[in-house]
Amino acid sequence: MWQGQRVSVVFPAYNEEAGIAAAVADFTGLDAVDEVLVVDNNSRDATATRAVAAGARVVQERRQGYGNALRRGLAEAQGEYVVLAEPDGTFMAKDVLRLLAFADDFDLVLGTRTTRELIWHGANMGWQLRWGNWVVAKLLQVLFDGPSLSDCGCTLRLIRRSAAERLLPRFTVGGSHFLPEMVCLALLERLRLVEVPVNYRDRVGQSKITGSMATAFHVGLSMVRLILRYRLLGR
Ligand SMILES: Nc1nc2c(ncn2[C@@H]2O[C@H](COP(=O)(O)OP(=O)(O)OP(=O)(O)O)[C@@H](O)[C@H]2O)c(=O)[nH]1
Ligand SMILES: [Mg+2]
Repeated sequence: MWQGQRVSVVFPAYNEEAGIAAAVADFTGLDAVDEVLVVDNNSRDATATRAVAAGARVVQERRQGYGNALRRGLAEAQGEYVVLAEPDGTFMAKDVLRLLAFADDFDLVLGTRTTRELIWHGANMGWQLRWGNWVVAKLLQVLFDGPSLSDCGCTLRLIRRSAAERLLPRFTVGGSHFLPEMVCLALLERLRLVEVPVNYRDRVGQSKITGSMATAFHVGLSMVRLILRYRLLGR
C-alpha cells in the first residue's frame, strides 16, 4: 500500500528462470508492494514454477511479444498504481519508491536509465545504447511538446489504473517497441507525465532485445517510425 492505494508490480517474462525468483523476492520485499504479477509469455523453462514458488501470481499470455506481455499485465493487475518492471535483475525494487514519490501528482512516472551515476558496472548501457535511447526520447519530447524525456526504453515505470484503462483500448504494438507507444498515447490523451532517474544493473540470464546491437537498432527504428506515425496521423 502507498498512501492507502494498492500497488501492483508487473513482470513480463520470457525464459527468465535464472533471475525470476530473486526479482520476485526483491519486489515483494518492499512494504509498498501488494502484488507481483508475472506475465509468462510462452517460456519453455522453469520461469512460471519458480515465480509461483517465490510468491508471485502468474498469468499466461500466449500472444508472443514484449508489448503483448505488458498489455496483459496492465489489464490484469489489481492495484491502483501499476508498476512495470523486469525480472532480470536490471532494476532494483527500492526504485519503486522514487516512482511512488511522484504518483500523487502524475498519471505516469517513467524511469530513465541514462543517468551516468546510476548505470552500474557491467550494465548493458554502453554509449551507443545510451545515446540511442536519448535521441529517440528527445525526438518524442520535441515532436509532442512533452516533458523532458531522456530514455525511450525503460520498462520501469508507474501508471495509475485510471490512466491505464484509458490507454489499453488504444494500444496497437505487441512487440519490442511498445514503450514509446504508451508515451505517445499518454501525451495525446493529455495525461500528466514525468521522468525520474533509476538504477540500471547488469542482467541475469539471457538477453532478448538489446543484447544484440542489430536487434537494438531495429527496435530503435521501429520506435522512430511509430513516433512519426503518431505525430503525423494521431493514431
Ligand atoms: N524480447 C522479448 N521479451 C519478452 C517477451 N515476452 C516477455 N519478455 C520480457 O520482456 C523483458 C525485456 O526483455 P530483455 O531481454 O530484458 O530486453 P532488454 O531489457 O531490452 O535488454 P537486457 O535486459 O539487456 O537483456 C524481459 O523481462 C523479457 O523476459 C518476448 O516475446 N520477447
Ligand atoms: Mg532487460
